[in-house]
Amino acid sequence: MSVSKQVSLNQEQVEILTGLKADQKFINPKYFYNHRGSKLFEKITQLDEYYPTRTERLILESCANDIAQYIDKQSLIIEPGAGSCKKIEYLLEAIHPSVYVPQDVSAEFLKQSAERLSKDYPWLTVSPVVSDFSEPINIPSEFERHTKYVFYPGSTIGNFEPEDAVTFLRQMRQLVGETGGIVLGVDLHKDNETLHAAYNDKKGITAEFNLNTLAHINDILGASFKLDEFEHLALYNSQQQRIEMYLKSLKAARYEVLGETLSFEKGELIHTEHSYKYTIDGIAELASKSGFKLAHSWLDGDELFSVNYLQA
Ligand code: AVJ
Repeated sequence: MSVSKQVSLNQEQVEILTGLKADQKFINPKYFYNHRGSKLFEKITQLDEYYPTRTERLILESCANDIAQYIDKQSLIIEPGAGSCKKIEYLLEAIHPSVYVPQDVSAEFLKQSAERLSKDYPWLTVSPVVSDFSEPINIPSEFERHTKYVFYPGSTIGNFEPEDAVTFLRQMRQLVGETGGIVLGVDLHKDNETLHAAYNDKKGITAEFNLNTLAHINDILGASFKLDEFEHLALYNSQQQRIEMYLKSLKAARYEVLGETLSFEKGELIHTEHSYKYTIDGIAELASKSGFKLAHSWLDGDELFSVNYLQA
């Protein structure tokens, strides 16, 4: 007797399996961020080689008053993927918005962060929105009269392919209307050495972060990919102005996963991330393609990172 079992797959499982069956295998970078992955990213932001986080903080702190010049008095600030709501704090005193709307998928974390902010800034109305990244953010109608702004720090925009970045920014343009704008943190194109070091740190935290994706998808798929049979690979493609991250299979291997056979050749790469870097001209182009104009860019002295104001 032969028994065949119907396995019904959830959306995440289908998404991951599709990527692992493609000619160029890939895993969406969102799968970096399980609990351990978020902790590892936190560690990355504190590495000597990883300049973006501390440089952006420096710019936000020293330019907060200049940025505030672009923001109306009765303002509402929306932050997509706000998470810990830490970065907005660099701007709150200077901008003094009426309402802050942090959005995130993780309800519990967001609630905690929002409560902390409400307590520390009693004059601020904090109105968290729990939603998936792909759903539009709804602003409660009671805030209609406020000028709307988006805060999108961290060069998270760099994870989008440039055309998808434009699609995202167009949605933000819809959200803020004719009078608002977006404060956008963008990592800058630079020499290969600095970028290579930032994604190949000596302590190997970025490697752990990349490899942790396999542990995460093992949990989701009930699979048993062996982390020590893969290697972290990150390189700067200066032509395309992007960091490319991969997991390299060190052996030929076959895995049976949820009724599918997945095979890896020795040396085969799984693509895990693009992190695009922009020039100021490139940021101006992103802005104009999405219905904004680049009003101002603030840079650190070494021109490593930028905080930009895009005006509708
Ligand atoms: C969170 C997308 C901004 O691209 O630098 C850090 C993620 N990947 N090290 C980045 C990341 C490897 C990070 N972003």
